[in-house]
Amino acid sequence: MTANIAPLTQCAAWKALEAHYPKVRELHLRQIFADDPNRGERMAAEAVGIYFDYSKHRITDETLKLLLQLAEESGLRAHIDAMFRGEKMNVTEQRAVLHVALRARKGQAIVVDGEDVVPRVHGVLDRMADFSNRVRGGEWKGHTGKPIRNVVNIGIGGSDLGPAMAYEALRHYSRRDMTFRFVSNIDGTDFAEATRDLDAEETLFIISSKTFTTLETMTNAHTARVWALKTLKHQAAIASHFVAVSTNADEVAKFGIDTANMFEFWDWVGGRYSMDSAIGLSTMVAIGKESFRDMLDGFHQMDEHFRTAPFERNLPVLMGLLTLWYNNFFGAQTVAVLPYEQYLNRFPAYLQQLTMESNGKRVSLDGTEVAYQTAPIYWGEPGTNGQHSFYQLIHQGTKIIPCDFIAFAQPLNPLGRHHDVLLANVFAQAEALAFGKTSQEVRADGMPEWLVPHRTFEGNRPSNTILLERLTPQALGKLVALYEHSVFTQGAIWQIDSFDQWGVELGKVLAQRIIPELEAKAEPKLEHDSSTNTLIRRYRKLRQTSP
Ligand code: G6Q
Repeated sequence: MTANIAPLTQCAAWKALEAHYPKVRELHLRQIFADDPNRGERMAAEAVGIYFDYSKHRITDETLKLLLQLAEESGLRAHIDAMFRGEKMNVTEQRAVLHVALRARKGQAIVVDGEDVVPRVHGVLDRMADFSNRVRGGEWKGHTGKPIRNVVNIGIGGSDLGPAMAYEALRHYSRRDMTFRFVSNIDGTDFAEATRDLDAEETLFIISSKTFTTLETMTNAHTARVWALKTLKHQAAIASHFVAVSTNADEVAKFGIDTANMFEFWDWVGGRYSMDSAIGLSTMVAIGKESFRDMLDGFHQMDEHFRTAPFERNLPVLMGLLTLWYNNFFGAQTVAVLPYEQYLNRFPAYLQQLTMESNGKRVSLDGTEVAYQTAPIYWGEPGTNGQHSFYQLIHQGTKIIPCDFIAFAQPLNPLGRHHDVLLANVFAQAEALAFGKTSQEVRADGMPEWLVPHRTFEGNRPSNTILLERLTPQALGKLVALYEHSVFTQGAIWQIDSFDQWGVELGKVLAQRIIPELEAKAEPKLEHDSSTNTLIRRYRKLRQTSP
């Protein structure tokens, strides 16, 4: 893909941005806004129901022009087209990257290795819909004839974060007479707490694992089987209390789940891009097939926008470029994601995987070490909670932290003044970060001189404000796809593989050597470094003294 593209730092636009940066660094948003009274309207883009205000960024028209030029010179357009065509963009695993096919409409054709995958996608969606209807309607019965009231998704990483986030985000639309839990951690506490008040006769486990070999998931799945059989007694009960979501039918069958109760997805769906594949089965059971389809439609609308809109009006492209601007020129290390929406409380955690697992890479596609920073660290909490903790650092600390403020105009739980106050806070925070409070203003408030520096806010702290009408399944789809494609934009420009995850693979094998050393009856011969050896010995000793 990048064969004809010069190394990033050799691009004319990159060099121009390097020359341009020192001038912009000296500008203050106060002045920039004063010089252009229409900036707030001008530097905003709207698409598929998302209003994206990027005016409070430390950029000029020239900056934007150069960033857009960088996108062009980096071959972003060709990258986008290649992804949608089903090319093997995941170079190190030789896989297509086709989460966009998961939300393609019926009749659209996307071909991978000579096969149109869209009919298969819809085939699985139909099976999921049928299954969800039966569970929700009480037709799918547990082994003792009781309807299912509890659904526990067991998975980790991409097989957990999406469903867990989506369930929280769309809880308003979910079946309130059912309980949904998500078990991911191998720490037994996760399983124990998730199941302690559940009746096995009414509980369905969805074992979600692309490979069906992941240690955490398989350990939790085996524990779930033991837990269920303790009450249900008969092996035959597995068929009505366990279903699987996987690409690996052999392992599913080995575990004892009938492959008729397996929902398939494909190797061209990356784990962190899989929430709208069969991995979303728990989401569909929670919100129903229509709402799930609405969510997919939201994703699709953003996909089409990303694929077709000119870059200067393309939301994911703009968002990706602005992130890159701070990351690569201002030296910003992090991005704060601040949803002013309680239902999005898991959204920052979800985005951490999406952004950091995708773009946390240090070599470019050709294997050479990159000469620039790649993915920033994403973090955040829902507003207004964050305001009473870490916002202090964003306002007055020594670091530059671009923020994504996310807000919805209509509340899902209208309660008195709550929503106006919530929205007043999000607008006020973005305003305060951008414009600060000068020492003159502080003095004018009558502050004593010694307090003036402490009460002064430098401002000039950049943010996006992302405003939507209402948090619906469709809106969630649009929002997630916005970030997915922003990540894609950045990865394409950084010339990295945004779709592999060798660091995760490493984690999957590392513990394997130590497990037998912890479990051995006799003192094992340890051949790690002296620190690891000592920790293992100490753990073995301490464990014996536990009550
Ligand atoms: C995602 C990663 C990773 C993966 C988990 C679970 O992109 O590959 O987070 O989703 O390691 O893997 P399985 O679904 O195979 O259990």
